[in-house]
Amino acid sequence: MRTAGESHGPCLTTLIEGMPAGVTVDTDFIDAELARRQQGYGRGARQRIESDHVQVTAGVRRGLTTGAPIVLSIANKDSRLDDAVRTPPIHRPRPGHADLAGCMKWLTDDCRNTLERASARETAARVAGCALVRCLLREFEIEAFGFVRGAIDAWSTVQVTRDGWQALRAARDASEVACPDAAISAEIIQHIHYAKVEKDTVGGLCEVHVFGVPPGLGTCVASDERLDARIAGAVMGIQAFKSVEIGLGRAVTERFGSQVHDPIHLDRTRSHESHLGFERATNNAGGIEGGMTNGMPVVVKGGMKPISTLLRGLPSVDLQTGGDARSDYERSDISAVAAASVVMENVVAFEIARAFLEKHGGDTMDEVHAQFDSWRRLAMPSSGA
Ligand code: EPS
Repeated sequence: MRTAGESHGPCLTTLIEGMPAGVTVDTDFIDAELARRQQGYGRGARQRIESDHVQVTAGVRRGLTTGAPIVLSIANKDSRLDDAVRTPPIHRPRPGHADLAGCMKWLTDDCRNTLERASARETAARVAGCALVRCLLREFEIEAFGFVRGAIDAWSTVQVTRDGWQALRAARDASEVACPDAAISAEIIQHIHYAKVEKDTVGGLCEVHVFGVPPGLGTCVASDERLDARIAGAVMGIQAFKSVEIGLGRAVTERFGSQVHDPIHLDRTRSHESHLGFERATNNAGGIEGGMTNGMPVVVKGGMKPISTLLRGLPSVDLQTGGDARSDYERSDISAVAAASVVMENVVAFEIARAFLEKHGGDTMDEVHAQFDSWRRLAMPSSGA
């Protein structure tokens, strides 16, 4: 998948290759994900201008993928890239943003081109593409759930389980910061409100659980094709993300092996489930061992830094004069962590879908279903009889 488009250009574009023919494309679902991405306490004025809506311009006929490359488009209502007055050059780079590094890379003292492409506006295109690919996952009852775990000093201890996550999804959707824990949600909102008063910004920790993932996706044979490596790359590829963890993550360093590794148990009465009956009482591995799914839910955490555009500015340099200056301010968000959790949910689901098609792919959905069913039969543990 590739995206193109500037934050204030005419539109954002997504190109998706490799989808089998016959996937039912649910544009209402894609638009609902786009709407979720626009929400959240602390979002900036841009979200009141835009009402993101996907247009499918290639690769889909009568609601079904054809097997050809798919092109999606989202119009930018705030399109003004060539208007030198409304979209002026930016000479005072924002610490934390791509501004300075981009000026060094493209040999200019105007940060405009860099910030237009580096902007998290691009994530609308990514969410649209990933949400389309999730239409395939839904046929195999693979579902992703992303939320905000916490920010600053407000941390939820909510447990996400196979049986309980749908109730948490409702609680998340009722929260203005996508946090299913009402008390913590209120605390995060307070932090964002404080940041608004102080002309400051807030990041946060997002978490994604993917349910119904069959074992054996990904590989241990090539380091860059390990599923955890790909998921980590996808999460770190989201604007403003500075950390990624699978399962227990960094906390594995604080425990002995016996307290980390998830004992295996076979429950033959549950062999019809996606994990084929291979149960684990714990899921510290986050559903991935040796770069492959093990049948447990895939669990990923991603840390987002506070938005780097501060209303009060930060110490910087004027690239035209070389003198000290406060960084430029362009309209921005106080916090976009709720939106980031939507982006993360979608990019993680996309990596699962990519690995799923590598293992079970075919030119048509009929072939994908047939291959998946035959793999299930072969993978089922023998009865030993
Ligand atoms: C965003 C749109 C942008 C920013 C934000 C994300 O709109 P504008 O720059 O026109 O206000 O609100 O981008 C950034 C935080 C950033 O640093 O670039 C969006 O649609 O998500």
